[in-house]
Amino acid sequence: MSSPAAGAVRVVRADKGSVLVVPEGGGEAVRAVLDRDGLAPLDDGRAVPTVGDWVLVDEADGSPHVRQVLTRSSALVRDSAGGTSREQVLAANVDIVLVVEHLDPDPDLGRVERLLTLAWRSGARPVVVLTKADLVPDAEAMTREVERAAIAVDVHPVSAATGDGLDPVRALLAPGVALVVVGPSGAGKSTLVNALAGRGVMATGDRRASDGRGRHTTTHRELVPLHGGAVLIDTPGIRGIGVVADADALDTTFADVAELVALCRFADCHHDGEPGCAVVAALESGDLDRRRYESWRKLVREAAYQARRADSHLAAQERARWKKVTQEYQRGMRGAGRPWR
Ligand SMILES: Nc1nc2c(ncn2[C@@H]2O[C@H](COP(=O)(O)OP(=O)(O)OP(=O)(O)O)[C@@H](O)[C@H]2O)c(=O)[nH]1
Ligand SMILES: [Mg+2]
Ligand SMILES: [Zn+2]
Repeated sequence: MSSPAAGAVRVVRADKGSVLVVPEGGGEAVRAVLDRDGLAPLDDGRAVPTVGDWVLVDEADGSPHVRQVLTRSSALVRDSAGGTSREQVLAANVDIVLVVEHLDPDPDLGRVERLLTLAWRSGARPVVVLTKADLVPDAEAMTREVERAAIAVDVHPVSAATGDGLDPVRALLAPGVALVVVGPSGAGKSTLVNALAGRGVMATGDRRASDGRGRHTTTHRELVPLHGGAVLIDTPGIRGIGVVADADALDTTFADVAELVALCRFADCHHDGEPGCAVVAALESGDLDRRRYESWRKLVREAAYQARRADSHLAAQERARWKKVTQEYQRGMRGAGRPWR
């Protein structure tokens, strides 16, 4: 995706209170300050600029300041328990989300489904990359198993160690395309970024010396411009990622389950033993995998919880707004010297 406006620059790294930006087509990175709580206007409302954002910058008091975050064509959003906004935009304006999962140890299919949902929700296209193919005897069979959990998504087994399987991933790197890698710590995201960049841009972790658990080699998100004109965003490993899911994203990730749900006799079927439930029937016949069913249930519950939480957040905002309006009205009446009651 090329720049959406003349003079826009791209955020390659976001820090507290400032961002690092580069002009389209490359050039020297410049640090630009964020005013007022680290927020900048985004059409309506305000936004914390994130990696991948296009922003307008101008000089004030001799230093560059972010003036505007341009409307995002896509946004990879995670649910973050802390903070005020509850949602964190991991990357903006990406075209492809590379869901990176290792083949050794065994891939976690539930995690792949979770990250695919995150990706579908973002508006970008997901592609699964299975790393460390050199460490397992039958990468092809494992790939087929992951493919069953990744409906309509390309799945590529690769080895950064031997270079095997990288060509189909390289083929995604068209000029102007932005990709982001997501996946657990130690999956080989930075190693993949380096392999695709053809140089050691990101530090990678060697975990052989320790058990490596909970160690994150990459600690910040960073946009890496590649020679061919594509850009690649590396991210730190995400543990227990909360997805910001919606029904559409879930129905896309779990298209097979959604098809069954449509066949249930009752429109409000809970798939909990009601008569005529196509989901339970598929479970019993073995057409639907119990693991996949549980994974789907879990994400549906999470999405419902988020929707309720967002609703109550909106309701609280609305109450606060009316309180303010009422107070202003009362103040105005008093100012006019009339009784306000
Ligand atoms: N054998 C083999 N090792 C790999 C491959 N890809 C990555 N590794 C190794 O896996 C370890 C972790 O790789 P990283 O690229 O640092 O993993 P990461 O996903 O960036 O991890 P975080 O930055 O913590 O999120 C390193 O020791 C890599 O050398 C691969 O294809 N084959
Ligand atoms: Mg890394
Ligand atoms: Zn049902």
